[in-house]
Amino acid sequence: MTKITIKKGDITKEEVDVIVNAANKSLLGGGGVDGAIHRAAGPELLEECRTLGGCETGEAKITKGYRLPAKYVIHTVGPMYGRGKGREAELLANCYKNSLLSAKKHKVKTVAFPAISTGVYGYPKEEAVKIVFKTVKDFISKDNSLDEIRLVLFSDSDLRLYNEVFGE
Ligand code: AR6
Repeated sequence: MTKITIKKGDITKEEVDVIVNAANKSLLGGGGVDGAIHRAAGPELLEECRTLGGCETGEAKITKGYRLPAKYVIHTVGPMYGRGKGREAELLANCYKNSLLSAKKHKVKTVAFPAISTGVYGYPKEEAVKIVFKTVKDFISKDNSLDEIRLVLFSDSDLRLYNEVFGE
């Protein structure tokens, strides 16, 4: 059975097989968690990202983790809230689903996620966490290849919200 862990922290410090990055379509870096991941991984990460040709919203692409404790980074692109033609929920669910499928394909055991789209991309946190809950639960009900899915929140209020929705 896959364990779900909810914690507060800086995802760049997580000792897991894969961390997920909330990237943009260029995959060439940015602010927020994306900037933090690139800074912690070092310039080789950007070099590898340049070879990927970008990424569509809801899709996911994998790279090595370089100087991160994590062996890999899965880069996914969340929807910009209000710019998804009403498909935001589906696109955000796709980010989690496709990242989990990529993790499974690479035979890893532990994956950490940030709260995709809830920063610069403006996705309301209360709506986003419900999508995370449903998508992650659906995945682990059908697939037990992962040992742990870790949801890493950056603030006390986000941590509280996740704990409420997932049940403590
Ligand atoms: N560890 C964990 N979570 C973090 C960290 C960290 N080190 N830093 C920020 N967060 P955002 P988005 C949280 O804006 O909304 C970038 O410029 C943050 O508090 O990073 O998907 C990309 O290049 C928030 O809860 O991502 C794109 O252009 C969450 O991570 C754009 O931002 C996501 O916030 C993507 O926007």
